[in-house]
Amino acid sequence: GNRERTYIMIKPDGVQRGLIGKIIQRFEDRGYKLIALKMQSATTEHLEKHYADLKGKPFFPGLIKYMASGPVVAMVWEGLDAVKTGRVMLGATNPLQSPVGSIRGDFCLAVGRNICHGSDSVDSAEKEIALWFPEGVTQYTSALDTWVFE
Ligand code: DAT
Ligand code: MG
Repeated sequence: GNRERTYIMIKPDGVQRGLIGKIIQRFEDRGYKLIALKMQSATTEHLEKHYADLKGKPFFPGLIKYMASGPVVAMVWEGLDAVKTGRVMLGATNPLQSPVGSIRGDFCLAVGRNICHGSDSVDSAEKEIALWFPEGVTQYTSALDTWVFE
């Protein structure tokens, strides 16, 4: 695996349900490094950019309304195979098809309330990181680095 960056977001239902700490814990426990973090109430315009690929889907208006219904936690995590493994840690889009042990498989049920987002490719990760963190991400050496990476 390559060292990659992925954009992970806790959606408004994840925030309201008190799952911020648990979700962050899983990425920390796995060995990923947190390089950007903020809580933000996103505007409709911003969310429509984030989900531009889904414009035209029947669920799009409901998705935007849900995502704008409260603050989200926006994060960038870095480490080996972060994009693909981040998606595995999240589970399937439909929580009912998510394995137990994944975030969605452990904490939610409905596709329209699936508590978290993760980039689906390195390319979309780059775009999403630029959209949510135009100010850039942090740069630091983790004290764990040589114990987590060869
Ligand atoms: P993912 O979030 O797993 O990347 P996606 O990008 O295809 O999935 O869709 C974005 C979000 O839109 C998804 O997390 C939940 C919502 N969504 C997707 N398909 C849906 C559907 N069939 N009905 C309702 N909401 C849906
Ligand atoms: Mg997606």
